[in-house]
Amino acid sequence: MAETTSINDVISIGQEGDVALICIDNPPVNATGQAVRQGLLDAMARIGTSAKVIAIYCAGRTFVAGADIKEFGKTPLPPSLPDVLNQIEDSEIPVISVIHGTALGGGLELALATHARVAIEGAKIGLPEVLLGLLPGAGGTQRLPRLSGLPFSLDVILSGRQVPAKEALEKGAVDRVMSGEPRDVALAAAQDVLAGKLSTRKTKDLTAEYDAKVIEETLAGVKKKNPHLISPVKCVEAVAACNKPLEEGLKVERQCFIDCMQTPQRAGLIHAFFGERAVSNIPEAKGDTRPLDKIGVIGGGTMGSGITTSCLMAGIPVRLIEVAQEGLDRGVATITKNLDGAVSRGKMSAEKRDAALAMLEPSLAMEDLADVDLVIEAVFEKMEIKKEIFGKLDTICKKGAILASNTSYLDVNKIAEMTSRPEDVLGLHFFSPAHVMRLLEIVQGAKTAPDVLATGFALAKRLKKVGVLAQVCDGFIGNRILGHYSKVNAFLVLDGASPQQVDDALEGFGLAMGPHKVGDLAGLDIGYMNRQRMKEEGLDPNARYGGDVADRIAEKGWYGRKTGKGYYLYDAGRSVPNPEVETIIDEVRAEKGITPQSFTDEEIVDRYMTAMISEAARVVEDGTAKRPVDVDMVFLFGYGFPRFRGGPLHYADTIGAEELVRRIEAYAKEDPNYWQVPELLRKMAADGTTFADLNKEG
Ligand code: T1G
Repeated sequence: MAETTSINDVISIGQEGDVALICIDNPPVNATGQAVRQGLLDAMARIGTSAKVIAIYCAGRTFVAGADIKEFGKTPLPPSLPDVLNQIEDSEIPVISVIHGTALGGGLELALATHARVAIEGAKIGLPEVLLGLLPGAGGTQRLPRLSGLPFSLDVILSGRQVPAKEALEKGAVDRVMSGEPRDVALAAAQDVLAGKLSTRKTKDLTAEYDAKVIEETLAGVKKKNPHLISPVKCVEAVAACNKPLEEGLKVERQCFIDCMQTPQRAGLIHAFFGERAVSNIPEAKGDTRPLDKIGVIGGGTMGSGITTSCLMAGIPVRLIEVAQEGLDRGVATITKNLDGAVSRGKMSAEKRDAALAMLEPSLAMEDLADVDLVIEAVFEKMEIKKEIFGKLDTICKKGAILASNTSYLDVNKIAEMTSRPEDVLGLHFFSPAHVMRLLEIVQGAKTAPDVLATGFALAKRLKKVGVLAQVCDGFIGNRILGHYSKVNAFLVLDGASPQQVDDALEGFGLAMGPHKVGDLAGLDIGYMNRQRMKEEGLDPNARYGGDVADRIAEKGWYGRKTGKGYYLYDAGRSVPNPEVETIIDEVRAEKGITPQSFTDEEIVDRYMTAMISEAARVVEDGTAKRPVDVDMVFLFGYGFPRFRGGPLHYADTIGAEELVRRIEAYAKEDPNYWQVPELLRKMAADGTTFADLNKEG
């Protein structure tokens, strides 16, 4: 093997006869940071005319997975990626690229700027910038259409999906698929160029098949599908320039890219990208774990069958326990329906579904849990029932088995006290539907052992969920904050807004679904039982109670979708506001002597978000959540909070602590008990700290 020369820390070159090899080695994903960009230019210059063909490949687990996202929002350092790629494309010596792992974003754009692309078996390509609130800003919107046509390019750019090598070959995005080690393939492919067995060409010399109608329809489609999002529209606007000479098209692309870069949406989506990774980048998620070869689930209801489905889809055998045959049959039927749904959505093959179902062992005997590694209890949200079950599990389960509760609110320590092994107990709080929702709150009990906690995070990874560490309190991170801000919805309705206006205003803010529609979906009986439980435990007499309207709706047996009636009426897939709810609201207002006032949508959003941020700040302040980013990820992955806003506390930084304190003090004039300034916010307002700063402190 020829001698290798380092150009800098991340770029080296080698020469084998007439073939020059450029290797990028910038772990973890060979992102095109400044050193890679400069190194590529220096390598090209160093090679000069000493070779007849140049091959670019990467070391490590993947080809370039994009520009370095960590550089975004900072002052850009030269050379820019577009300049580097244009120089590579303009090289008189043919340059080819060899893709392994994933060629994404700027990585695929690098490959598109070379004169031929070879993918190694199993490789994938993609332009996922739209998922970061951006667009391909180094030629992807201009070069991909020239190689693969408009429909495919628009699909790849707007979906952000990863395209398997085989499809990329069919679409002309790559020229060949080979197998072997990247360097060996690079050398072999380069020699094929010299031998005339692999043709090369400059993408810029090609013409994209252009259809203005496709552009028009796509633009209308993205505006309808994502009315809030800026970057999908900019993506189409950039691609629309691909019928111009490349230089001009690149100018349009650059302007669209800059427009996206300046939006808060870009900041929110990049916060979500790194946040999703940061929540498991904590000491508690690391270290030894216990086996997860077989799991027991107690309860075949909505949650139990969803959790079981999630485990089976991850290839983990499950023993499902119910108390009666009817409940067991219902559980198995729901699991089968969930898996069938996954097949019809293309999430899994029919063969995989059958294999998953074969790993399901339904049973009426809790004793059958003696040999499982983990038990997840998912029964009725009643402390007595859970205590009884954990007492039994303590006598049945093998030593070292982990005992977990899927409780949504209750005190995991009180449940653990029912066993002789509280160190083996934790909360694993899934979200409905549990085989779809990606959030898993991992609740650390006072005595939970480190390897039990780490196993919780290992399970989250296996189930492709986002595990977030939470400490014990009523409702943990998500439901505790929900419990607080959902009162604002009730107060707004009591004070003059309609449930529909509140829903519309918050959907306008970007929520996937307004709170009253969410209540109807989840079942208004759940909220009702929770309010009853809190009443039994004793409500704060000074606190304003906002549950009157919701209680009366539930007491009429209107539980929402499952009864066809709630805040909305549901018929034939359509939903309209339930006029009888208005009557109830008027009755309650009259009884409480409330004169309704009008609210603007902005006021509704401000109150809702200020309430959410207040309680979220208290959750960080008292350590229930480790950092603000943990709260943000809970809301992105468990509560339908708009991803482009990054999460409640990322969003809070766009308002600022001072303004938030001012708002709360203003609202407190109406209700000093509900609106209280969290100490953390007051301190942040005083010293100018942001939640982003607190994330850095970790
Ligand atoms: N920049 C910086 N860091 C990155 C990165 C990137 N592009 N991609 C990944 N990382 C970090 C990540 O934070 C983590 O760090 C580690 O690498 C492993 O990642 C001009 C504008 C490649 C499929 O959007 O989708 O190019 O947590 O845990 O599950 O047009 O990472 O260990 O400290 O995700 O195996 C476009 C983003 C950029 C791809 C691997 N590219 N990355 O997944 O590992 S914009 C992307 C991914 C752009 C140009 C534009 C995935 C992956 P840490 P990981 P993984």
